[in-house]
Amino acid sequence: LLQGGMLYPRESRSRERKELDGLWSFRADFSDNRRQGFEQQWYRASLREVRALSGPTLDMPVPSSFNDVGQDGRLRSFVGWVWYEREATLPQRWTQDLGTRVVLRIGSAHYYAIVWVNGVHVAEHEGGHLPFEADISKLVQSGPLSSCRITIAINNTLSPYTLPPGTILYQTDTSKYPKGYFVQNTNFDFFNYAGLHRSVLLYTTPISYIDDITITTDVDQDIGLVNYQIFIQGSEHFQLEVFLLDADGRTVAQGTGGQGQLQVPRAHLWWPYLMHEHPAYLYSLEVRLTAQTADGPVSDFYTLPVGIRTVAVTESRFLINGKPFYFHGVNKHEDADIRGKGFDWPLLVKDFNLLRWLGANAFRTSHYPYAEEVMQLCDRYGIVVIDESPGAGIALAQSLSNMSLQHHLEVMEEMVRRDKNHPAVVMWSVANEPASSLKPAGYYFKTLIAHTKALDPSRPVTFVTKSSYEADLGVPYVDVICVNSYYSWYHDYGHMEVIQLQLATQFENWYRTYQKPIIQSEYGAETIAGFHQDPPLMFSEEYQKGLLEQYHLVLDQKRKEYVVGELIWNFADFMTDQSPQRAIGNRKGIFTRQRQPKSAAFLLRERYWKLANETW
Ligand code: BDP
Repeated sequence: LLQGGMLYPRESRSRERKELDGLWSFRADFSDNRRQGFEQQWYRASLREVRALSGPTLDMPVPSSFNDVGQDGRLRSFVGWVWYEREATLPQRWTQDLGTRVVLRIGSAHYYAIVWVNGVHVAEHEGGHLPFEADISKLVQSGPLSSCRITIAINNTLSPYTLPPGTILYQTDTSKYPKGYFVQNTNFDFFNYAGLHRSVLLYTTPISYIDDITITTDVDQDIGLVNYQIFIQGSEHFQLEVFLLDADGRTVAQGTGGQGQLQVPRAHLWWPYLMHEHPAYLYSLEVRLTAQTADGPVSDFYTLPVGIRTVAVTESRFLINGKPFYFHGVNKHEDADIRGKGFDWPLLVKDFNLLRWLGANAFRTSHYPYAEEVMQLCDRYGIVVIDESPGAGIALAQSLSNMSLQHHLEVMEEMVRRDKNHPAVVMWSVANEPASSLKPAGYYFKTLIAHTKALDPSRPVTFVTKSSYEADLGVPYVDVICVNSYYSWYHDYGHMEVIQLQLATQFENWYRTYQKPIIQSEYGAETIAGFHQDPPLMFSEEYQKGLLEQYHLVLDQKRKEYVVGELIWNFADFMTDQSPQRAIGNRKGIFTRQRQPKSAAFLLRERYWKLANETW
């Protein structure tokens, strides 16, 4: 199991943070073996020496994918090591006070990252969607320097053993390809953007500090129960006090010690958006640590938002606070023009405004965990989240091997550690459309789901399937069945008249076999905004609307029985690898990539508001 916590860096009386967003020096290693950076030790030499060796660097914005900001086509499709570097100036109180712990945190580096500070190796991390850290106190406190140099080498290569997986295809026919020619292939369609996708930052804590907090909540009559468990590092002798404050800042419960239960009479529950007059009620848990150290007492303060709610699954319903919840929402991607998968505040706020305009009450983080700031807004707005791991496109038997499983288990540990305290997260999804009918899939998903449940017994677990109900070896282990289907898109092109029969049969087969609630976790049609055809033809806005309407007829019958949700594919158009099926990206968005509505957005808006009014 993972050691240590990964609390979101928040400022407090005892903690500071400093974002390193902005322009970094950047170079891609275009050398034949892609290893020139290591051979010439670009992390060790001074920036000036490195430039003399490797040529000029580019200005690269962070956070952003590196692919789409330049005019060089080679960089857009680059596979291999890229190097980021910048200097950070630190306040004296960080470098002189040995009671201060200085931590470097990287929100997301896709895919494999190695980090040096002042030429010293401090961290290595696999996986592009979860944060990692290094304690760099010793390095920045050892000399007279008030600045430090941070170098991050990132490799975006995907193999059958990475998450998501991919394969490198070498072309050896020298009559067709130059020597050493290769391309990266994947079994998912979203573009494999790479770089520093989220903020890099430095933050401080005292040397004795609050390392992790785990909250679970329950409700007994009108009493809210908040169970807490707190881990401390850097001291054996300490006192802990916890205070639960309501939204007006009044203390409603308090406790002491590393674990316990707070009771909140007449608690305000955290309700999803559109399910209650006052959705998304958040308390704050203030944790105060006083530790005894050789140099005297040390205090640390950390405040965590807390929502009190319950989640449960029956044979045919998904319950939040004991009431049936129907997911009416979207699947998203972290994706936009120019910045690729780079975090962007205006985009984030625009997307949430669109979700609320639409009357969506939920989304799935297809196909990887999103930025923590996204999850925080879901907590605050009451948008329910199915939190999905980067297990997208596990298509080969190799990717179901023990080696892959081992890594997948670790990814779930990192993901649960990061997201466990978000009330908005109501279910974990461990994968999307794996080859779950291959023989090793049974053991793989049994183990993966059991491990996730052991890490977090408070939430249901699923994965998203497209296998047939008869052949799927993973579904026996899920709590909720999530099914993707593309009737009248990838089959029976243009024949919307078959959707009702095929969809009803799909639901009936799954339910008869498993008696578990079902979510239609994807459905949709490729649509080029502005293409109009009546009668509807594929790729027109009318076809997207017509296809959705056929799905809705069946969903309206089955949601009375055991279907508990519908998530459209996709919220917005997004970039993909190039292929004859994709006209500059996947166009199944109900919004364009620039977040403008297609006709289907208005159709869904009407539907979602109607559903909200019915279920409230
Ligand atoms: C589904 C995948 C999704 C794709 C979608 C599509 O889960 O990632 O983008 O198909 O083809 O199978 O549009």
